[in-house]
Amino acid sequence: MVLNYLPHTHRDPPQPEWSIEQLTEVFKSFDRDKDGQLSKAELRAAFNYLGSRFGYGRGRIACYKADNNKDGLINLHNDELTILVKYAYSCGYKVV
Ligand SMILES: [Ca+2]
Ligand SMILES: [Ca+2]
Repeated sequence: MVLNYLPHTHRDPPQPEWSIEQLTEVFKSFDRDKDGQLSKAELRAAFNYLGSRFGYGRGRIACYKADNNKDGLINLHNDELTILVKYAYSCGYKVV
């Protein structure tokens, strides 16, 4: 037997957020000089693109959290990118 009701969240879907996969692609695309790493400026541009009003601060915090080897750059080929994406995801940016 099928119950004929929808949970009310079903009728009122939340605004879509960037998925982990989308965020990964966004950050990779902001490696403007293609050196395989995100500088603070590249990071800041990426956060601005995601809709952050605090791109500068977000970039700094993300770099602080994700920059495991403390070289001031986020490596796109190891855990640093994973941590960065998780941080951005936790900010809950909406796709506009
Ligand atoms: Ca770069
Ligand atoms: Ca690093």
